[in-house]
Amino acid sequence: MALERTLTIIKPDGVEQNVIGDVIRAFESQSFRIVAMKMLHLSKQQAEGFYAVHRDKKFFGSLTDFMCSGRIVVMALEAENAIERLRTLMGATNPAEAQPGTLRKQFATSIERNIIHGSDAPETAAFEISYFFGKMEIVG
Ligand code: IDP
Ligand code: MG
Repeated sequence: MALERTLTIIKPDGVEQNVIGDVIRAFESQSFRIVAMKMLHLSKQQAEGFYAVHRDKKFFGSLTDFMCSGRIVVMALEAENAIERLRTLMGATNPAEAQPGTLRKQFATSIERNIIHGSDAPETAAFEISYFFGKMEIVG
């Protein structure tokens, strides 16, 4: 197993529900190391840039409206096998299909408003971390 970094976002619905602490508690209890963190309120253009890979999907307009509808917390996490482990902790995209104990099962309210983002592969993690954080903001 390799030491990996992954990008996570507590989406506007998570910040609105006051579960920032619950999410960070879950990261800490599973020994993810937070190596960068900030709060942002994205513009529509910034949300579209982040989710550019989904630009042809029918939910792209709604997703990017949602992502710029309120404050978000963005973090880079470091751990062994971090990308897959974070995806497991998040649960399925659709909370109706998420396993008990996952963050989406606990807090998500719909397939769109599913409280958290996590990178899905090493290449996307590298792009997503560099989208939000400069070198000096990552405390390795
Ligand atoms: P992921 O966040 O589990 O990786 P993706 O397929 O990458 O899921 O989709 C990105 C985000 O787009 C999801 O987290 C969710 O907020 C939204 N989304 C995905 N599928 C749908 C859909 O069918 N309808 C509405 N929103 C969706
Ligand atoms: Mg994804």
